[in-house]
Amino acid sequence: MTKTALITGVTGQDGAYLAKLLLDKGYKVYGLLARRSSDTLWRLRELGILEKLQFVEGDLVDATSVIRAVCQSRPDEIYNLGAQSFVGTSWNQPVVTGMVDGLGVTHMLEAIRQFSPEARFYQASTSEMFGLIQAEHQDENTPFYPRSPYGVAKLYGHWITVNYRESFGLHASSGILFNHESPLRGIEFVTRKVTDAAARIKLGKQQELRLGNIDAKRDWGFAGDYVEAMWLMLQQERADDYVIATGVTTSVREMCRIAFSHLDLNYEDYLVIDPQLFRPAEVDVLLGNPAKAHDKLGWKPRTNLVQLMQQMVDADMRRLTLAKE
Ligand code: GDR
Repeated sequence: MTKTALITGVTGQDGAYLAKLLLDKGYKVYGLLARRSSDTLWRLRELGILEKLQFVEGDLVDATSVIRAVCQSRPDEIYNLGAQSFVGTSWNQPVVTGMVDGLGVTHMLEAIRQFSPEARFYQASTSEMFGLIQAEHQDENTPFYPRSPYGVAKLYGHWITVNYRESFGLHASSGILFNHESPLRGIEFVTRKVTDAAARIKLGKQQELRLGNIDAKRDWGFAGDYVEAMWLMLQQERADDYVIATGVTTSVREMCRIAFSHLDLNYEDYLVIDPQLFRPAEVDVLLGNPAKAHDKLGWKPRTNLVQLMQQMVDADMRRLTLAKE
């Protein structure tokens, strides 16, 4: 029997890759689509899946629209990927971030509890919940200490998911995903900002690379690998929480070197440190331990950072060469 999935945040990086994965598995896929003035569909076009998706109009902050989306699509599986996902913006829009990334999750869980209690639910939680370093590496038992309004809102989303699982027996799982990137990454995130800059500098379209704290370290994986883990979580008999990461951490500085050297460039020749790009509070180091996902889900990352950066730089070179600017 054909399974049906509802994805919030379907136009984002993870939403696009997950929609493709589910379509390839034969799912009927609905996306919750908020009205926006700018074009948000480019990723779905790039993956060639725009015409294969069904859309329901709605927004996570509007509980009535979330209920309507659940009732209309009657999903077997719901993936809640919709969020204000840029950490930097969360200091300028803390309330919107709290409403979408925090209360939006409750809207979704309430819709499931009341109208579709058999549906399985995936919550997009994040390594930003760990924040201030309290352990050499982070796993499902590491205490949380978020360092941004984004991290705080996501922590609420995480705990309300756990709470609805424990209170009402919902099949609700939370994936604590560390940074995950791809050629479909938004330009505001540091990896894509760097690969786009490297390509522009190579083509003579840009002169410098302007960054904030390049000593921060992140555990970066490939988004295409990470959406498989989301799906695997919802195929388990019991809902649970899982850390999804590579187990390798790299500084922003070293990530720049990898990206620029792929085009035979030295990033240091172009780097400008801009104090305005530093965050009011920083997460210095993230390093995940994905052992539980490996043991219980049979999940392992397939792409390392060098392969990932090369793939992203190549995609940006292609885009810029084709663009008529
Ligand atoms: P992050 O990703 O905040 O970890 O959250 P981001 O790529 O924005 O920042 C990573 C690190 O790079 C430092 N940095 C810069 N970051 C940006 N964006 N722009 C810069 O110019 C710059 N210079 C240095 C940052 O300070 C930070 O330390 C991502 C998001 O996808 C979240 O939604 C997700 O939950 C987590 O990953 C896991």
